[in-house]
Amino acid sequence: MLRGGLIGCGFFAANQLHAWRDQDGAGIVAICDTDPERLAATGEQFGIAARYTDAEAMFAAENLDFVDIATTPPSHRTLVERAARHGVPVICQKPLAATLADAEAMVAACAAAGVAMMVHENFRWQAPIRALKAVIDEGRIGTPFFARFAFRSGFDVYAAQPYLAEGDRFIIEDLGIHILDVARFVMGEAATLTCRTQRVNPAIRGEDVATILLGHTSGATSVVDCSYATPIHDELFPQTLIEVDGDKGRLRLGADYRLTIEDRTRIEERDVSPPLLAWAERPWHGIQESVAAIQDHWVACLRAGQEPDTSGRDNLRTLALVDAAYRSAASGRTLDVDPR
Ligand code: NAD
Ligand code: 89Y
Repeated sequence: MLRGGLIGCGFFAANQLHAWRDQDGAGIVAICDTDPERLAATGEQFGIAARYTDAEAMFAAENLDFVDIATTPPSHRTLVERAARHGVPVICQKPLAATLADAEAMVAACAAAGVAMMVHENFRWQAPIRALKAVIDEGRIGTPFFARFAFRSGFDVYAAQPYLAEGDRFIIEDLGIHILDVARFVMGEAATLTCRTQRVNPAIRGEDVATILLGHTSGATSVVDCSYATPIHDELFPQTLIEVDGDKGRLRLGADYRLTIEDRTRIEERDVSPPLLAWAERPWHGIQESVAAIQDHWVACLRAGQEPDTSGRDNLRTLALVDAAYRSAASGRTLDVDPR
């Protein structure tokens, strides 16, 4: 069994710890948090005795096969570089870093140390999104030429994650990053980007609405639109609604995980709901199941010596879109995206 350490015992880490507990090929043997109370509570909840308030002490004392970093972004670079120095393969939560330069340095540090690196970019691992992608890959709708990726919600994300209300940047960096990654996964790389942002909720600092137009290298166009300021009676959080038009048909991933596949002769509807894992709670269950899926992928890649789909290197392309989105919103211009 692969022995993992987890750093950061906060809100989201509980999902990661639940999913690791279900993993056959790996488990978390040590945890770390600078907050002793959170550390103790998490250690008790998951029955993990090896507890550290200092990551360096954990790396020094434990013989780890990998480390899973679930802290908030300001600590990511230091912790990833520390893992690389200790030769420990590393998973790091999104956003990998606040700047592209930091993210590039982190990817370079892992490459130089010869350690595997994956970003916990889990949205593309959601079962409904993979079901939609599989239909495109089967050729059912021909060549996609347009897509829309919509995440519009009024869900109170600030209750569990109060820091989201405090930063100069919010929705693109926190949530749009996932949706941009899904757009890359479904439609391929982007060559141009235009973005407008708005702050509708006066109680937060950053932008809570972003509308992004992508020109893909394939020639296709897509729209990524995100909002945490939309009052909705039947709240769909955290569902991403997706439309893809191809030259032979079209797809709709609609509310409540209904996938509609349409061509000129027929319409088919499928229920592509994510499974409800034993420890999962609605409405988070789709995200929670994607945590288990990305961990499966990590374990398989680590064993096979393969680069994960959502590797650090891959994630630089998603971060380049985040970076371009903020620059486009500030300048009002359409930007070429660095192909990396
Ligand atoms: P949180 O504030 O609830 O938890 C972070 C924990 O890390 C805290 O307990 C804090 O004490 C600890 N910590 C901070 N710096 C540390 C350090 N240097 N060493 C050890 N411990 C340290 O944050 P959260 O809401 O759980 O978010 C954590 C990360 O997860 C963020 O990057 C966030 O964007 C991400 N996240 C991802 C998803 C997803 O679906 N992928 C969902 C929610 C949050
Ligand atoms: O932090 C965010 C994430 O990664 O998924 C949803 C979220 O919890 C709030 O936007």
